[in-house]
Amino acid sequence: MNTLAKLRAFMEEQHVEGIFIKGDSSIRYFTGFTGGESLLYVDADRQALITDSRYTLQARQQAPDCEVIEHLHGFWPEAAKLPKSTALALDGDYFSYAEQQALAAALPQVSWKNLNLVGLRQVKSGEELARIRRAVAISDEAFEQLLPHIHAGRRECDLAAELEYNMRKLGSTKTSFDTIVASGKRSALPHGVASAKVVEKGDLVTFDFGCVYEGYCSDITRTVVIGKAAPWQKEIYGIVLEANLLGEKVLRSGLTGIEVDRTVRDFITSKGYGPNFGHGLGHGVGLDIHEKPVLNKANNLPLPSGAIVTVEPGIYLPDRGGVRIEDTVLVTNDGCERLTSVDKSLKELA
Ligand SMILES: [Mn+2]
Repeated sequence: MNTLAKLRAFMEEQHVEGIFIKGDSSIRYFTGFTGGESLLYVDADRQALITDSRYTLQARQQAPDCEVIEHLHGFWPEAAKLPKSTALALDGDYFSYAEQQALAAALPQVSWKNLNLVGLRQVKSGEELARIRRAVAISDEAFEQLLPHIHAGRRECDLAAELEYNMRKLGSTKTSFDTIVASGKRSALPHGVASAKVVEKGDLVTFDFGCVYEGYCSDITRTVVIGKAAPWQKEIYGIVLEANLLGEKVLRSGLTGIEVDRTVRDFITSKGYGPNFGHGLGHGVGLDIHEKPVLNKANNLPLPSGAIVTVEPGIYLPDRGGVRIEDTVLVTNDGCERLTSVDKSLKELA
């Protein structure tokens, strides 16, 4: 089923006769248009992309199945002309409050329904999977290239810049999020974006990064030690690695996000570090870096085969340091396929 057919089936199920969509990733998914600042309207008979003159030519080329409407003074006067029904929805996560007010004022008869469309993107097509595989391969290769250059005396931000440069040279268009290089005590910050701190001997250094290839994201985390690992560093590294492997061993379609998260969390708790693993075990990856399905304490839905998720347990010891190991995997009926290929054994870098 093509993506617009999927959307229309979902709308019918939700008793919605027309929908306004603002999320760039969703617009790309449903139309092929890769620009921004546009508004997509879809009902049973038409799909219309409202944009401005910066994007009209691009929209006509990339989304030949859409009517392209060029606005001069904002979306809303054009948007008001499109619906024939009052049973309308919007993807509310992507509308600011002011935009919701403006849309409501333009179509005063409508009682709006909020539809989250990200769930429709969970199961990847062959083409999407190929792009994600390439994005993963690029970030893997970029890290392999960086490894010999990681040593004491280098700033986190310089390592991040080099990693990003490697990914660009290998064909990615941008990073999928701000590159995390967190060394020493900073490695206890799960999202410690690279700073000017100099990497020192004895530091754990966490690299969490990814790239975008043809619109699709990759996400990987590896933690290394500078010099010989101290016993406590070896201990938490070993537990996190075992937790990561356990997650990938149990993961398969049909389990809920809660079940997979709990298996790994229980293991880390049994080792005494439950309170040091605060975040969820993983998340979906696709056009956005954080998508559905998620592996956490809240997702009680069964994971579909064909979804892409991360498996990223971590242990963070405040004022000491932390370890996280993250792979991106494809969920299948009998398990999962690891897409990330970078070795996970503890690296003690001179
Ligand atoms: Mn991640």
